[in-house]
Amino acid sequence: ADVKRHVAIDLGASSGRVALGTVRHGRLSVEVLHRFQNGGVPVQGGLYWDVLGLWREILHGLRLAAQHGHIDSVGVDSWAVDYALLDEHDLLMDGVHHYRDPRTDGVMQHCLNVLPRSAVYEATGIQFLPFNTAYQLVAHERQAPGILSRACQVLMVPDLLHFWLSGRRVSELTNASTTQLYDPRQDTWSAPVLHAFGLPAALFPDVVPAGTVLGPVTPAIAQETGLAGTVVIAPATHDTASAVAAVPARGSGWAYLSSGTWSLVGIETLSPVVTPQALRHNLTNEAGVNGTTRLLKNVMGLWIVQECRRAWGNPDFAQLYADAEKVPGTGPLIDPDDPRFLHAGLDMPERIQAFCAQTGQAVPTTPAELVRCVLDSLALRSAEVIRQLEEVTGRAITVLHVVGGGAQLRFLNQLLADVTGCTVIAGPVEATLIGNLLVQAEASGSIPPGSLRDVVLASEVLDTFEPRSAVSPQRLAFFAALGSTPVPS
Ligand code: LFR
Repeated sequence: ADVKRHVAIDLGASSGRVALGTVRHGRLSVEVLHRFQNGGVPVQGGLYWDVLGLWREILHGLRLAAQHGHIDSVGVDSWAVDYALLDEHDLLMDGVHHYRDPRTDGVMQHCLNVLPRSAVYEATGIQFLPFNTAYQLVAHERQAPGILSRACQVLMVPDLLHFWLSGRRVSELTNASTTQLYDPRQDTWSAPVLHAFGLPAALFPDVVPAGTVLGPVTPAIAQETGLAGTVVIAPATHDTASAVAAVPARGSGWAYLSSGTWSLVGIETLSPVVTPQALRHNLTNEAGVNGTTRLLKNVMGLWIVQECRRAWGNPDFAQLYADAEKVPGTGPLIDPDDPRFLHAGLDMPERIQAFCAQTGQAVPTTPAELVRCVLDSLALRSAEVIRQLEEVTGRAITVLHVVGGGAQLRFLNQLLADVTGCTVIAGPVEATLIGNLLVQAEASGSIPPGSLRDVVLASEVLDTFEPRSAVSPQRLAFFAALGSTPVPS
């Protein structure tokens, strides 16, 4: 009778889910109640999220949850960096722009002419990505001059949804850290960075840690969904932070790859690593749960395959990957982090082909060859990032935990073991949901403090992949040079 029920709402760039979690005898069981699609909506040259459509799906999922009996708590996580602007009446002032909206083109460089890279890094410890909230807000003001002075609040996507659920406006730390406007060492929004970029400090809500109880769902939500007496608890609202919280690791010497639309490759540290070497490798220090730091790097990820698939009329993913596995692993490679692969577009296959042609390689033509090229390149870049993490921290990494949807790709797991020389441990696939649920469980006293990883280990079946065939030094060197070769665009 005293078993608690928690509901996680997990929004990824390509899909969302609402799931019910219960902990019994130190084990978590997860039931996904509702799954739905997500993606960018192109409007007038910009790119938006269908945030109201997502909200409708969330309400539907909550209604399903309410049918399972009393729900103790609910919390939302999503991708990072994107936000809504609210006016003085708490109304949305614009749609929620997608981080791939080309409005940010050139803006980061402009900002870094005002405050140098080293100063921004010193203050925030965050990697330079053109779509960080900092540059999006500057782009927003350029596009709609005066909008930031009319706005009263910036809310990150999960914070917006928590506001709609509970009526409380806060900024949860793990996601706040991704804005590149937060100073993790001073524990506050960075006044110097806000000032230099012309962003009003008053827009930014108080920051609260993951696991903060925000309060009961509003009467309107209770009525709309049938939830009664449910509290809203902010989990690690950045999806990657939830995923990392659920990495089933023990001991030391491990890294993680949160594999989905992005490949997030990193380790956990006790404090931010803000050094010249970390800056040189453009490593990020995002906030994790319970005071930890996620030292990691964004690698472009399966986005490139997703966008190719869209261009090919959405053929079956499993078939695409099965065909790619049969292509020899000696073919062309790309620098997956080349900016040309960032934006949405049905010409993704042509962009890959152009990259290969311009770097003097064979041009992949079939979907299988193109997917193989992307997977080989992602694995090689992940291995490079692991070497950088070792260099920056002096740690030796021998185990790589692959979590998230990409952990289902057994072939990619084997490739990762081969190129990194690490033992790859795959799973859980639903790490983000699990991390979201367990932070709520911890905050509600359903599990002992600090026991998240023990619960995951007790609850999940994992797969192991050992390195088999090493990649030739020539291929490694060729790949390493691709990233630094200026490629005509
Ligand atoms: C993964 C993720 C990454 C973030 C990117 C953009 O879903 O949250 O961590 O860099 O999306 O928000």
